[in-house]
Parts: sequence; C-alpha cells; structure tokens
Amino acid sequence: MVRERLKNEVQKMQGEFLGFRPGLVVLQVGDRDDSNLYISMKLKAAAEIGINANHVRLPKSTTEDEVLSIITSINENLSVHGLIVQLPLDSLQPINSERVTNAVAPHKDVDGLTSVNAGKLSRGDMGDCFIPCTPNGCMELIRQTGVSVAGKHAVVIGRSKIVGAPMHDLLLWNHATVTTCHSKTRDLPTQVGRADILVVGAGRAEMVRGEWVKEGAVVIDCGINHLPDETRAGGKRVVGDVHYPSAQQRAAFITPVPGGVGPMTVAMLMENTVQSAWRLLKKRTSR
Ligand code: NAP
Ligand code: L37
Repeated sequence: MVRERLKNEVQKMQGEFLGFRPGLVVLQVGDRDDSNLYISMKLKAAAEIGINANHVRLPKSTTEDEVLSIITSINENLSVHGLIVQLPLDSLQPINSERVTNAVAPHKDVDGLTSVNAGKLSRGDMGDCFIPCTPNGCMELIRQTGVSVAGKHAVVIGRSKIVGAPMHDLLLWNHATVTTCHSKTRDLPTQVGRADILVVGAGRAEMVRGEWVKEGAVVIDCGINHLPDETRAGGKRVVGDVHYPSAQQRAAFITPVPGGVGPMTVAMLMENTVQSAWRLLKKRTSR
C-alpha cells in the first residue's frame, strides 16, 4: 500500500522534473549476514519504487576517519537525497558509531538518527524532521488498525535510539500517555498489563507472554530473534519479542514476526527518501 503510493509519487516527480529520481545511499562497513539481508531488502524495495539506490560497502579494515570522509563526500553529492549507515558497524577498528551517524547531513538523514532530527522529534517538531523508520512503521501499523492513539495508555519496551526512544516520542506527540520500560524496570508484567497500545523492541525472544497482555490491546512487535529449530531448513527460526501464540488470544491486533514491522520499516525508509527528494525539489522551484 505504502509502496504503491510511493511508486506513483516517483512517477509524478519524473514527469514534472524530467527524469529526476530520488537517490539513496546505504553505507555498510563489514559483512554481517543480518545487515546483508536487510540491505538487500532495501535495495529491492528502492528498485521497485524507482529510487536510485547505491550500496557503498567498506571493508572491515576501514578506520573511523575513512568512514567520516566518505560520509562528507556523500553529503556533498547533489544527486543523493538520503544516506543511511547500516548499524551495527562491523569493523576491526575502534569506530564511534555515534560520531558516524551524527556526521550525516540532517537534511539527508532518512534514518532520523542524527541529534538534530532526534531532538526535533523529542520536542514534537515533526513537520521538518525525519522520523526513524522502525517507529514510523509502527505508527503506520497502529493507524491501519483504526484504533486512535489520543488519550490511550501506550507502553514501550526498550529505549534505544533506533526503536524505543523515538517510539516513545511519536506516541507522546500523537497524544498517548506513555510509559517506557527498560532493563531496570520493575514488574514488567504489570506495566504491560496497563497498555492499550504495546510496542516491544527489547531484542529478547518471546519475552512478553500473552498472560501479561490486556484484553483488546494493540500489540506491535519489533523484535527479530533467531531460535534454534532442527525442523527448519537452516536450523533456526525467526521470532519476535512477544510470544505470539499466547498474545494473539488476548490482543485485538498483533503484528507477526516475520512479515510485520520489518517490511514496514523498509517501506518507511523509502517514504523518507521520497520526502527528502520532494523537499529539495520544492526548494529548487521556490528560488
Ligand atoms: P537494543 O539497542 O539492544 O535495545 C534494547 C532495549 O530493550 C534497551 O533499551 C534495553 O534496556 C531493553 N531491554 C532489554 N532487555 C530487557 C528486559 N528484559 N526487560 C525490559 N527491557 C529490556 O536493541 P534495538 O536496536 O532497540 O532492537 C530491539 C529489537 O528490535 C531487536 O530484536 C532488533 O532486532 C529489533 N529491530 C527491528 C527492526 C525492524 O525493522 N523490525 C529494526 C531495528 C531493530 P536498557 O536500555 O536498560 O539496556
Ligand atoms: N535503517 N535499519 C536502518 N538502519 C540501521 O542501522 N540497523 C539498522 C536498521 N535495521 C534494519 O534494517 N532492520 C530491519 C529488520 C528487519 C527487516 C528489515 C530491516 C525485515 O524486513 N525483516 C523481515 C525478515 C526477517 C528475517 O527473516 O530475518 C521480516 O519479515 O521481519
């Protein structure tokens, strides 16, 4: 649905601005299997929509200064509207990933991970910032349920820069009352039981049990975890942070893993890239 709309928008852009295409760069250091899989999904989605995506792959031996200087040159490249650094960095060198993500020009930061974009979101200035893809996808999934967020009690599990913290901000500025839980939270089951809307990004396989979940809640599961499973090809299976079979009996809506938040995360990266290109085109035509 989102992808179909973006494809049409890109076609419209190409018509209005002679062959123009939004440009995306995915910067990867090293060769992690999970990153390779996610990047291939991003490149495939971009190709389908008509976004010109480039995968820049650096060896494990790359130093922080080298990464920073490549980011600077991509920042200056006018045909690139979005730049993401795929985390975690898989380098043999000590690299400060905070410094690296913050080197991305805020107006190309389609992951929404720079301090500038995160700061805007935390203050509720959503109009001119980029929202991180996973929480943005979660909001889209919540919207698709038809359940309104305003006035509801939302519980977020996790406070990372990429999932939990921006999810908290988004729910708050969409007028939920938000509780954010983390590894030091006491009595997680009781907190979860208060949630009309529950978003989980903890990285703990099937941690949230169905018995904890409030009857009729909306449950959004960001977790991607691998459990050993002899019956599967490859010897493992993918599960979320929520125990789906039990939670599904209580929740009014619940997202599956795989096939839930993951694909929507990819769609939101495309959304942010197209939005970034529109902003540039509007600036160009208003001059
Ligand atoms: P992360 O950086 O490891 O953060 C995990 C968060 O969960 C931390 O805030 C941690 O608390 C909290 N936590 C850990 N164990 C907990 C527990 N037992 N009880 C309560 N809170 C607990 O992970 P992340 O990058 O946010 O990712 C979270 C999950 O989402 C992972 O499964 C990851 O694979 C998945 N993910 C999915 C997508 C997607 O597109 N679908 C994208 C990114 C990540 P502290 O802060 O106290 O340590
Ligand atoms: N933008 N995303 C961005 N920047 C980063 O630095 N780490 C990271 C990031 N994470 C990311 O790309 N996550 C992600 C996770 C899952 C999917 C896509 C992106 C996804 O589509 N998963 C599928 C398949 C899961 C599997 O088989 O492992 C799913 O259906 O959930």
